Amino acid sequence: MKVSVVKDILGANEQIALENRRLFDEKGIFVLNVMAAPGAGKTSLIERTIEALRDWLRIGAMDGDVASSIDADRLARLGIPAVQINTGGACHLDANMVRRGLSSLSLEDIDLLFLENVGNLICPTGFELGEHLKVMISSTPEGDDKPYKYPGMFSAVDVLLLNKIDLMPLLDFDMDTFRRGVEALNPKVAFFPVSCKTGEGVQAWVEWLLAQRVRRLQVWHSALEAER
Ligand SMILES: Nc1nc2c(ncn2[C@@H]2O[C@H](COP(=O)(O)OP(=O)(O)OP(=O)(O)O)[C@@H](O)[C@H]2O)c(=O)[nH]1
Ligand SMILES: [Mg+2]
Repeated sequence: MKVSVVKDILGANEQIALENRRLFDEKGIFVLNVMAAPGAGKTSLIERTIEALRDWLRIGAMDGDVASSIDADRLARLGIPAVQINTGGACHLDANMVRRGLSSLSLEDIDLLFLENVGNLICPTGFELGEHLKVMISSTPEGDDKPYKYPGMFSAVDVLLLNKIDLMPLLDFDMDTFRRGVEALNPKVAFFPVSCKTGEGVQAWVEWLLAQRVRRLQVWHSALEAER
């Protein structure tokens, strides 16, 4: 009985995620679901990316947290539309929360939308939001063993950033151990070591992201051509 209830919830979420995705595609909004442990640097990476791209793209953000509007306030200070979603205890965003949050954004004015998930390495992977890309941030103080302990998220993502590389000299973080763990789970994942503090590595991430958006624009263009 319990199992079928869980299946129903996930099934309903997938349905709403598909509707979100259809809306994003219709409006031409490229959407990223940013996942990581608490404090890994999700908001910091979004801030860095906004700084790099705001002259070229219209960026928006939705921030999922159990409580407070600290993250949305941080991003709004950079002059972008940002909506805070308080999950009221839930450890992840779901598609319905995103759908509700979208009503607070002017979708015609957004090219790139960040969905900052709740800080958690397990739950967010179970809930599609309608995003085009799943982004994971791991950070050096969390340790080089994280791919081995939390294989689900490392397996599920399209791109992995290793943040806080500026702290490497202070830590026992072994990059080879980390990379081996990641490669065993997700050999094709795009990988960027970065420091949101110093800015090191951020340019490579931003260039990759722009290239992904161009690929998405081509998909949308081909779909329009096929409809004609
Ligand atoms: N040394 C160092 N600190 C960083 C770096 N990136 C972020 N931080 C710091 O790490 C802390 C957490 O960063 P956030 O960007 O708020 O992390 P988050 O993942 O959004 O956190 P939650 O939303 O609370 O889960 C802040 O004090 C940042 O200043 C980095 O590259 N190096
Ligand atoms: Mg944050």
